[in-house]
Amino acid sequence: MKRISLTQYLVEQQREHGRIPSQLRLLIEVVARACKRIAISVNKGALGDVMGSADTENVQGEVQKKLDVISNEVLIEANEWGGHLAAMASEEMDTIHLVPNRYPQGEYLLLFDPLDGSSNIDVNVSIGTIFSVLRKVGHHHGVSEQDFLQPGRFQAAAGYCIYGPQTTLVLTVGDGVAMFTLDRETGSFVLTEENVQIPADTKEFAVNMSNLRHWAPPVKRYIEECLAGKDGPRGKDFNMRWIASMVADVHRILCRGGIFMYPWDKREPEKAGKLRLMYEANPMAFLVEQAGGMATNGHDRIMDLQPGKLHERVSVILGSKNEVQRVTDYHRDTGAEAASQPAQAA
Ligand code: P6P
Repeated sequence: MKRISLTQYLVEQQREHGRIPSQLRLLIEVVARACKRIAISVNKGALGDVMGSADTENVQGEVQKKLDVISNEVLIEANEWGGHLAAMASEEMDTIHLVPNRYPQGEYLLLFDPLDGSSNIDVNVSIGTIFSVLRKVGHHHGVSEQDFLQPGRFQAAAGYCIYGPQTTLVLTVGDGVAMFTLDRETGSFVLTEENVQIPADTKEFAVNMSNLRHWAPPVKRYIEECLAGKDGPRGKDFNMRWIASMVADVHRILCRGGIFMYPWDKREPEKAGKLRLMYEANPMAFLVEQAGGMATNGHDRIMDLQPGKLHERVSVILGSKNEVQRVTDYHRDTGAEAASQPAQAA
């Protein structure tokens, strides 16, 4: 594989495959440049005034870290002027952010979690920026939140940048998954993997085990079978990883397989899950499917879900196809059992 820059990769994809219109190429390059800026702040750590809490809350009611706010501002400022965007949406902002009238408007909508896994910032564990690109549909003037509420299968592009031992940008435009490692000497993202493939089977699961007692039966069944090991129904031993940083857990799965679950649980039964559909689950689902994996909410393909709200949450089960299919089948079997139960006496 030729070690080419992100720019050359995008130009070749545009020239040979016609998959990346120039506005989308500009958008991806601007996001990549913003991620380089974020990496500089993240890597400063305690040497810069970037650690700890910002003493503010986001729309989710979560206390923001200073780097959450910094990363959000970097992405907003980098993308406002280019003319490629109509508007942006972020985990850190209540409402959508329109491109100021002084700049030209484009056809794309950019959504992002500017710094996912921020609970890991202060303890030097990998974190990342997740982004999703949609097209503004229709020829109406102006943009509203409604324009963003499209199922994930309509994404034009998706990716993340992981700030770990390496700073790596992982990208799909619907033609497979490519990985670009930041060369700090030249300041360029360099192609280091393409046509990424997730093995269909795995022996590694990623879930926060402390929530076991709160899970629905199908999830409990799946994990208990994994824990039973080679003497149990799965006939093989499993390993567990949980970094509590979705970008890092998904990156591992793209690199060597595995299943990641943040399922619905009964702690807050009115919530579909913890993770957000529009700027966490959908972009990760696009990447995972493009790498031959699978992503469901236990019942349906994540990328087929019709969003009702910008910040809505979803149950996430993604990774090695055969494992995700098994968990999804367990949900269906439970549903079938439930359906066959006589209606509870009134
Ligand atoms: P828990 C990080 O805050 C995050 O949104 C994901 O990156 C991660 O997978 C999950 O939450 C971790 O949640 O409940 O295990 O701390």
